[in-house]
Amino acid sequence: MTTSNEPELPTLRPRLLLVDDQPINIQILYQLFQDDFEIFMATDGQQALAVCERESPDLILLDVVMPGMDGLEVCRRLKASPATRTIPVIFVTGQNAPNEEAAGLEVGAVDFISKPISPPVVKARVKTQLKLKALTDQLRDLAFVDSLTGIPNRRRFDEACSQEWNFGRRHNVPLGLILIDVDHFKAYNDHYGHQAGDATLQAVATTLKSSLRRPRELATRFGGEEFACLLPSIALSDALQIASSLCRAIQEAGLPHELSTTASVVTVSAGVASEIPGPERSPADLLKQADACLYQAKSQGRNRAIA
Ligand code: GH3
Ligand code: MG
Ligand code: MG
Ligand code: MG
Repeated sequence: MTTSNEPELPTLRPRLLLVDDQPINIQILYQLFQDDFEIFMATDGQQALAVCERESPDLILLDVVMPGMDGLEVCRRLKASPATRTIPVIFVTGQNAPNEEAAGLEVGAVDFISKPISPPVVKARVKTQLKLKALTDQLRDLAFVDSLTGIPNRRRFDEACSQEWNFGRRHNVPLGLILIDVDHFKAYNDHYGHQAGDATLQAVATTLKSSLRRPRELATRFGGEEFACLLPSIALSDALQIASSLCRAIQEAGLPHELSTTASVVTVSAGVASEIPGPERSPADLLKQADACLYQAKSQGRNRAIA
């Protein structure tokens, strides 16, 4: 319960984009939704695409027939871009033509509403799609999280690595990668038990996550007792410094490991790579490079980072 001197937090309102070349049509929908939604408006296709990029609305009510870029083309472009692909589109059209409806669904719309609209029907359909969107978002989040450690998983790593690789290619900036492997972890499990091993992996994950703070830096569980950190726009020498500081942070966490021959606490080894993505190269090459360095870090005595 809130006390009288505590301001009530506003509940998050769904974000709705209304697109129609006729302002009067936008007006009608605006009045219908203004109380419950944060509303964005656009009167042509280009504008609609720009608003979607900028505002990431939760749902779009999209007119089909517009001069210039029509609704079908807007929808096609939204679905082609990873940034806007998951925003549900409901077409709103004056033409009661079955072909139009099929074309709309074909380009990725989730529903189709005919003008003149029936307010309760539009509201109900919007509500249904928002519920579905929330569920889909939840599922997608779950699919990208490692269930043991709570940090992003290998699937998320692969996706982010490919996105950052493409970003690096477009902007001619390096992509840094650190592969991390816990030292003598088999002995740790054998000595302390698998459950303690799990808790240690959680602690390592937490330390890595809290050590990487710059936007777009990402610490992920790569698999087993291995972690992979993505460092966008970081050159090799800086990536190596970051990797060394990660190794130190794990050691300083001071998790006892009696059987470790490197220290009496849990330590990790790290392999570091960074390059400006070139046409003949791929994220797999970056991984291979980091993995080769990790192997060297192991053979040179562990608890260290090698680039
Ligand atoms: P090195 O220093 O060369 O990396 O030696 P290591 O013992 O860490 O390497 P090895 O690959 O032989 O052992 C990795 C161990 O990690 C074996 C495996 O049981 C353990 N492991 C992998 N995933 C998990 C997990 O989810 N939980 C626990 N508790 N252990 C795991
Ligand atoms: Mg129109
Ligand atoms: Mg390993
Ligand atoms: Mg290991």
